[in-house]
Amino acid sequence: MSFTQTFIALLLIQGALPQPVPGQKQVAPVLQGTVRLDPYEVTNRQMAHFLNEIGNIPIRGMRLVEVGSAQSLIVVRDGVFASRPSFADHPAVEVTFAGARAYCEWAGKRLPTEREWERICKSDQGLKYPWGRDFNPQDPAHLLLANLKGNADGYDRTAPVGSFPAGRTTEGIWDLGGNVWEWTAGPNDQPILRGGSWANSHLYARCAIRDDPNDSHTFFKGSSTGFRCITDLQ
Ligand SMILES: [Ca+2]
Repeated sequence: MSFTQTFIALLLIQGALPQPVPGQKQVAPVLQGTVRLDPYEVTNRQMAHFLNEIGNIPIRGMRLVEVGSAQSLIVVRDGVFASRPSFADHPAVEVTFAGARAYCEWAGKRLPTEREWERICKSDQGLKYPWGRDFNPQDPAHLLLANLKGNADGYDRTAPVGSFPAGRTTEGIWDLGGNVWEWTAGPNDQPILRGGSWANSHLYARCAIRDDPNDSHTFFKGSSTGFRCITDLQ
């Protein structure tokens, strides 16, 4: 059995999601230098390549990517997945939690925990935003920190990953604030979104903000939700 066949079999058997262990908490400390968070959100080009390898299989009734959504930036024609024209380097959206996790595992990585995501966002300085301690909507220079709600930053919706150099973290991670929300693994592997998106104000780009997609007050929207992966170095 090939790697791809084995991988798909494991996805279907496990439902892609490790089963939560009641009462188990993620309490392991996040040690700087033991992990490496991807510098960019996963793009439509990357996600389309993954879908062409694996197929857009259903996990618990939901496809890995909702390519049938009008907001999807990936389309399928004659069984081949491809990014919409001019969106190859934009972040993938309409990705389910299972789809994000499956991509990272296929790439030999994993989804970050929300604790890891937040620590890297804040850096070792305990910053409020990925780029620093403040955001002033009246300051034109601050509009170049992240792709947030409105088009004053140059983009109505998603922007190509890596379009806002001034918003990088001290470790060189792009777009942690804004562009797309990012799937992370919360306590008991609960899906939690981090970082805000093109559809949200700067308040949601704060490192400590979390969004539970199961919450009735969620800010979750498939068209503003993507992800990035993390690699264990040890
Ligand atoms: Ca982001």
